[in-house]
Parts: sequence; structure tokens; C-alpha cells
Amino acid sequence: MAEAWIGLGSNLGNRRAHLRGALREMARLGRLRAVSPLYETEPVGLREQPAFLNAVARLETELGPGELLDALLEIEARHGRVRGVRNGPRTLDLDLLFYNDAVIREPGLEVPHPRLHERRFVLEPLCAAAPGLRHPLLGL
Ligand code: PH2
Ligand code: MG
Ligand code: MG
Repeated sequence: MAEAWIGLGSNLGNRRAHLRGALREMARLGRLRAVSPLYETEPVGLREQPAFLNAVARLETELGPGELLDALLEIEARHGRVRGVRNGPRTLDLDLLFYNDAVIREPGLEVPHPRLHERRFVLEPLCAAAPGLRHPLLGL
């Protein structure tokens, strides 16, 4: 059984409904053990877009990291995610942040997420949901 942390984000459509729906679907991939509060955040990277709602969740799952990532991408697609501009607006973004202490650097599958430590919209909900969590590479 693995412990995965997933970052959720939305800034198009009914943001809260996309996050709630995603959490319901993620619960079918294992056991949802923790969900942070939802945070309203300023867009980072590409600033001219609507504000985001962000959260993180901890999932216990039997799925391997690649299988879990595929399942998350399917949930995004069901929520109408269209891949356009990098860092641009999206109905739903589900990022695999941590998978146990695994360090994986493959095209399309990078864990820990390579930018999570620079992003307040990830760190703030992570701190709220898991104050003792340690980054396996950075010791943060
Ligand atoms: N996601 C991005 C780029 N910028 N900004 C905020 N506030 N929240 C996000 O989830 C976000 C972002 C790319 O995934
Ligand atoms: Mg993202
Ligand atoms: Mg993503």
C-alpha cells in the first residue's frame, strides 16, 4: 500500500465543483486519508488568468505511480481538461506530488513534483494537511 499526495487546482468553470468531483473520483482509486482546506490563490507563471482554487489530498492506494498518474489524467479529462498554453487556465489539474519517498525522473512522470517546493499554492495546503511531512530530496 502506497501513500500518495496529490495537488488539485482549478480556475475555470465551477472550481469548487471540479475539486469536489475530483476528490469523489480519487476516493475510488484507494482510500482518501486527508484533504486540506481549499485555498483561493493568485495565478503563478501566467498571471493574466482567473484566480485558482487549490488543495492537496493524501491517498492510500495499491496503484503503482504510473497507474495512478494515468488514473489522475483520466479524471482531468472527464472534467473537460483541454491542454493548451503551459501554465494556462484549466478546469482541473491533478498533480502527483509525492509517492511514498520514491524519486522518479521519467518523461511524463516526475515525483516528487519538480516545482512543488517553489509553489506557495502547494506548500500552504500541504503544511495545513501534513505539518510533519518531509520532502525526500530537499529535507524540507
Ligand atoms: N498551476 C499552474 C500554474 N499556476 N497558479 C496557481 N495559483 N495555482 C495553480 O494550481 C497553478 C498556478 C500549473 O499547473
Ligand atoms: Mg500543475
Ligand atoms: Mg498537471
